[in-house]
Amino acid sequence: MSKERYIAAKQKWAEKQKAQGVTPRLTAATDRLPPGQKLTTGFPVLDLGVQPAVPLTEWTLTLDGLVTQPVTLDWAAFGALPQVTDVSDFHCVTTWSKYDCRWSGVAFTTLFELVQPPPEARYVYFTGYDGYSTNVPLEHCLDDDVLIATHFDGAPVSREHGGPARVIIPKLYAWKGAKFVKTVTFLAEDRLGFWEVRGYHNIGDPWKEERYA
Ligand SMILES: Nc1nc2c(c(=O)[nH]1)N[C@H]1C(S)=C(S)[C@@H](COP(=O)(O)O)O[C@H]1N2
Ligand SMILES: [Mo]
Repeated sequence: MSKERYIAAKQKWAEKQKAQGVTPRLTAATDRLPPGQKLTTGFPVLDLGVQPAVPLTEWTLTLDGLVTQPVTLDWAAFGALPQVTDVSDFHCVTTWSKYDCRWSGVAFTTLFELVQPPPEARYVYFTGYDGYSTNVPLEHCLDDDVLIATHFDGAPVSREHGGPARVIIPKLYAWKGAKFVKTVTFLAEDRLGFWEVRGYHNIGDPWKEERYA
C-alpha cells in the first residue's frame, strides 16, 4: 500500500525534475489561497523562542523506529543522496500563506526507501534540535512534494527558518514541518507532537481548515 504510494510519488518527482525551472505555478490566486488565509509577501518566523545553532560538523539526521534499517546520516551522507527542488505554497495556521517557496533537499520518499519501513508503519514522528516535535500520518509524508530541505531559493536555509535542514509538507499547515529536524521516527501507533498535545489538529489540512482538534 505505502509502497505503491511511494513509487507513484517518485515517478511524479522524476517528471517534475524534468520540467524544473520551466513552469512556475500559474494557478489563479483564488484557487490557491485556502479558506481563512491571508497572503504575505514576507516570510514570518515562528519558533519556540529557540533557534538552535547546529554546526554542520555536528549535524545528523536519524531515521529510526519501525524500520528495517535504522540510519544516522551526517551532513555529507545527506548531501550525497539524490537532491530535488520543488516550488510550493506555505500555509501557517496563524492565517498567513506564502506562495512559491522554492525548496531543495532530499525527497521524503528517498529517505523512506533508505530505511524500508514495513507495512505496519503508518505514522511519522519528527523532532527538531530545539525540542519541537510533530506527528504526520505516513501517507501524507509520501506525497510527491514532501522533502527535507537544506536550501531555500538556492541558498542554505537560514537558522531562523530552520536550518541546517527542515521538513516541508506543502499540503498540510506549516507546523507539521519540523525546522531544525533531527529525527524521523516511523511508528505503528500515532504519537502526538508538541502542538498536537496542545489541541492542534492531528492532520492539519489547510483546505479543510483543520486548525484545532
Ligand atoms: N523545530 C521547530 N519546527 C517548527 C516550529 C518550531 O517552533 N520549531 N514551528 C512550526 C510552525 S508553527 C510554523 S508556522 C513553521 C514556521 O516556519 P518559518 O519560521 O520558517 O516561517 O515552522 C514549524 N516548524
Ligand atoms: Mo505555525
